[in-house]
Amino acid sequence: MTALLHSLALPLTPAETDRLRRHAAAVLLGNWTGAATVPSRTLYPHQWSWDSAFIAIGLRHLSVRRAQRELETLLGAQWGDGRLPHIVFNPAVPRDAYFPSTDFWRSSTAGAAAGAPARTETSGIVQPPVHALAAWLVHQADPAASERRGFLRRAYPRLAAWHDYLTGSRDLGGAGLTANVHPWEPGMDNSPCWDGPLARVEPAPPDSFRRADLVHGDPADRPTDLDYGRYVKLAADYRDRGYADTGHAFAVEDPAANALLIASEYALAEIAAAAGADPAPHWHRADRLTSALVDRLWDAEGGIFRCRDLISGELIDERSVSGLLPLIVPGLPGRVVEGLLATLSGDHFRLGELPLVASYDLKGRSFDPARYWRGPAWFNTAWLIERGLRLHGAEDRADALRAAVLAWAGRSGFAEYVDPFTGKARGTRDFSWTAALALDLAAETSR
Ligand code: 9WN
Repeated sequence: MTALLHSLALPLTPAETDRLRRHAAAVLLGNWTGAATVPSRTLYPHQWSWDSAFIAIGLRHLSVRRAQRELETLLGAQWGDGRLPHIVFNPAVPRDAYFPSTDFWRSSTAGAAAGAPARTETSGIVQPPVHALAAWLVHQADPAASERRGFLRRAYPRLAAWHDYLTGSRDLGGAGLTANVHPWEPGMDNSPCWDGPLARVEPAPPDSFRRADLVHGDPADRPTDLDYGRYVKLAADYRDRGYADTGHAFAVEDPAANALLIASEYALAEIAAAAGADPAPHWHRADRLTSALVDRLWDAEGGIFRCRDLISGELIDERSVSGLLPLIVPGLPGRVVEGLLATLSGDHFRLGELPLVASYDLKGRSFDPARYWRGPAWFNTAWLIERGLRLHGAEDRADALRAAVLAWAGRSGFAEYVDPFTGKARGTRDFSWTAALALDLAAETSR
């Protein structure tokens, strides 16, 4: 009981909130490279796609101009087919600082037919589309300044092309949802949801690549070598097909990626209207995606959205935090919202009893409190759930989760993730989206 009480967070005092804000700002300034923010100076020394969207949401409280720049740098690396790459490489960083690097992805040559930029090196896969939501929130932080710089007018066509790619070439299931073709794409790389679909993939031989993540990360927190071999094989095959979206050996529909697409599609409608374009197609697409999400992925009995394996055609029998994130979707049927709220507070996730929200079923067969995305709690998923709780009127639970994010972000030294039972810091520290999202919730608290 004492341990449990210790793990619950009391709201910060105004002085503590101020201190947290200053620390969070220092982390973001320290991770700024001049054009974008690295997730971590050590473990992730380039620009990552969904990280930048979360980072921009926090940066807007420090500098709207810098938040715009963060997103514009990423949008500047967009491919001709509309995809936003999951990594934009910084040429000033040594090649061996991160694996897989530019010599592996070879985007400017291998991706030429798909329209990869000629002068910027990127990866060839994607991450969840948080960008239009981020752009809209950045705009709202100072609409007059945004208007003066033409921020939305420049961002709109690129964001629209991005969503067209996700709902066009990436509608691999044919039912309207976007599919992910690599475990790095849904952003929850090491989730037990991918164990089944990955088991079919013949791993690349261990001596054919050299991991850089173990230099800075604890092996107990990181994926196994066998899983890494499979990640490498899938990415190399995609590259060798010129990044064409056919013949994928791994293809899944992920509830969080689709929920973020829907939230961003609604934001895109607002952006379209502000930029003088027609918002209606975006409202319609958001509505269609919402119906497809519920029809294809909702498990009424489990009270959670499941991932779908498009190769077997089956729903994946695992409960992941990904299945709770559709709470951010505004148009969900009431019975679905009730089911999600019950699951969040039930035995599998224990919202309100534990520090944040575990990334995976606390009772699941593959649960591990240390290894990333197999149990630890993350700050971006907590931020999204906080937003979803508020959207659906669960204000008390949202307030408590907001207080918990602020408390644990500071206590953990802005950790990448924390132990779901104790809140102990895991992964890297001074992690940018932890700082950014704490800053965002701190700003909301003082408003
Ligand atoms: C691979 C940067 C990224 C996050 C992902 C997180 C982790 C990379 C890795 O770090 O993935 O993209 O090397 O493990 O899983 O969500 O965007 O912070």
